[in-house]
Amino acid sequence: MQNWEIMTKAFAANGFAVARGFFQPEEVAEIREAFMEQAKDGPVPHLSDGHFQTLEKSDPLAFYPRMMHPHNHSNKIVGPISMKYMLDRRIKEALTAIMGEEPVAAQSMFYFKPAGARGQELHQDNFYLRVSPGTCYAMWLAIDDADEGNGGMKVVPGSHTIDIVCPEKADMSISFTDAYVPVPKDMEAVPVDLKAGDVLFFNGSLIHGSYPNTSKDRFRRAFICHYVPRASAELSQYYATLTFDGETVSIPPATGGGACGAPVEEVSAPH
Ligand SMILES: O=C(O)CCC(=O)C(=O)O
Repeated sequence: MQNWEIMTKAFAANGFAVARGFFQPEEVAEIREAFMEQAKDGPVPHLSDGHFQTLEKSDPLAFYPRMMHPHNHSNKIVGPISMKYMLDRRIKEALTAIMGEEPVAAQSMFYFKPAGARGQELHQDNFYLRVSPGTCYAMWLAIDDADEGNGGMKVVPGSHTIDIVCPEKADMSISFTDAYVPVPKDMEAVPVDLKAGDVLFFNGSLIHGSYPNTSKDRFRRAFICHYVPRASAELSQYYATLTFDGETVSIPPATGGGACGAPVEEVSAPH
């Protein structure tokens, strides 16, 4: 049983909170085994992120690109499992406490991050999801123990209180995405070590990311979902939302050029 009061206070102060042992080992194994089976022959058309197609074969991410929106693939092994966990009642309960309003699901993803894989430089999720007013929320479920040795998550506590920062160019030798949001003055990026089954919840304006998996042989797999308030006035057109009962909810598409004035197509692709 989680203590939502403590978690909600930590979340409000820092922009993130960790729920230890949120999912049981057998639940984590169910997710891990489904995704490993799905990925056994390499990238899956329309499910694996197509941006990775151009990678050299020697790049560990060429065989193990992240999978995007697996919950939409009801005819594949990962589809029903992703839908089940994305819409899990325990997540709804936690997010409702954190957000103080009804959450709806907008995205699911699975990151394999095998040994040697690059990370994803520091960024803010709401740069992409463009929820307004307010922000989006992430549920990051550790499928393996995740720490600095295998490219675990880093967060910048308190950075959820700042506006969306226009990204700079990332060093693509350490990051598979090209956007980088520098750590604001007087703040620092800190590691969040997680055990398999722990969940990191974080605010869509929190600066966060990860660095390469420098281990010899450890995966750093994660099942990641994004949620938005049901009452949001706007959301990027690239995301479709579902209630926790699986009912489609329509949120008007975000308008204008985005926080940084970039063309919508460039900033809103699922990240
Ligand atoms: O898992 C990672 O390495 C980064 C994930 C992330 O930053 C995100 O889902 O927004």
